[in-house]
Amino acid sequence: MRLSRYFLPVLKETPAEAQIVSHRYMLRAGMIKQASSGIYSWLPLGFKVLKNIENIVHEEQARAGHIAMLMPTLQSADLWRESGRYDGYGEEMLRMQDRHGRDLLFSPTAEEMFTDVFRTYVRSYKDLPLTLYQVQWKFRDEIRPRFGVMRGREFFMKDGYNFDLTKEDALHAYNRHLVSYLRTYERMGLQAIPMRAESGPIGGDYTHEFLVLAETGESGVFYDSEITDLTFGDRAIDFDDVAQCQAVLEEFTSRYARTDDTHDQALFESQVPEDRRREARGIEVGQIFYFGTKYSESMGATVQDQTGAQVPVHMGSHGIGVSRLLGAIIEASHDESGIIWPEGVTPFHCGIVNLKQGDAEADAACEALEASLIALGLDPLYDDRDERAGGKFATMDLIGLPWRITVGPRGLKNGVVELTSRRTGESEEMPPEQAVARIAQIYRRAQA
Ligand code: P5A
Repeated sequence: MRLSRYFLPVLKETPAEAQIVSHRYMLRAGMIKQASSGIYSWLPLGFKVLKNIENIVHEEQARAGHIAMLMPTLQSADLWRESGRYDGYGEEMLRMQDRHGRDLLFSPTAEEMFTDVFRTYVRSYKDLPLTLYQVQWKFRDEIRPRFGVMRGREFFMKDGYNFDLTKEDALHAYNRHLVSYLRTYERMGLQAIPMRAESGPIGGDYTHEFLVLAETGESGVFYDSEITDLTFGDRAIDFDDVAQCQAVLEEFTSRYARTDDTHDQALFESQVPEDRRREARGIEVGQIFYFGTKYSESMGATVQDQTGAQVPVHMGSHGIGVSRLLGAIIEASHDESGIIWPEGVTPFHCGIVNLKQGDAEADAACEALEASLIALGLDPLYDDRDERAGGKFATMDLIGLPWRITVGPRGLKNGVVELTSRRTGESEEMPPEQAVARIAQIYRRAQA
């Protein structure tokens, strides 16, 4: 993409309404525009990152054997009356009527809708286990929407629902989700720690939230510092292997880690030596639940078991805050000049900065670099505007592309360009072909 033809409405001023760094940078980098309180338009740069995050979620869901589909955002109140949540959900649910006076709502989550699809089509235990999911817009009329996409009213969520014959099978589905979420967040460059939490309006008493540690997080958290040494890495997992998934769950959840809703100070002190006790803040980027037969019983979602009896299925639901993740990633990865995207989610793989636009040799070298990167399947952003170098560097730093290739007449005389890491600020001179090869290699590694 040529920057001169792109739509990147970068702001020079720091917007006064933005209280935290991720919100400030998302506005300044032209990623989002507030449409109304807690509702955002996704401008091209923000949309690209949102899609990258969504793609990682889909890839990891597929790896775990879960099946994607799509539900409507507007749902009939009658379905929600069956589970009792139409009256129970409270003011966060946005309700409306159509021209015939029928009650509708904008889905804040979709347990009822998925349970309804399940009960319509599935009859036998032989069709289980089954996990269906979607990535879809949700609406919650939050009393205090704030921090941009962190606590929106309209937000993008991955929500998955498992249907199993027994509690034991459903707990395996729970563990499978925990394992696949660990991988998902790590691919986005995040450490998200599973912590014991409250279940709230979703229900059930078995749930973990995934928290990214950050001073600006809305949740208070208490944990054993040893937990921050754990990484999932690229270990091979067989998602059908019950013992293997259970072992990962135990590895990642046996140490004390709780949000303030479930924190127990006496237990904390008895389980964790004083020098390892941490009290901090975190951003909730996901939550998994096992709630048994809560929805299947009230909505009649049963299957025939091996003995021919009709039994309600055991269920859980599992969510990832896809749009919130942009904020969480920026909170975890930025400096005073702007965002630093992890390679896994970056909107462009690298920037190309032409120090002397209009100089025939520099222009040709930039165009050749751009073409070779594209030929390798990469997506560069070439700043071809007739601007001062300082301004171009400031834009690249703000929008946070992990790598920048700088091209100028002086370097070209010696046959070199400069490759700079956004994260370390370190630069290295090398021939253009070598810079292209290095970038290709970095992303091959990031995708492996
Ligand atoms: C699990 C999926 C559920 O709704 N039902 C379907 C379950 N869980 S949850 O914890 O309430 O939400 C899942 C994740 O969505 C994100 N989230 C939000 N993101 C932005 N703005 C909001 N107002 C908001 N509310 C929830 C969180 O990351 C949460 O973990």
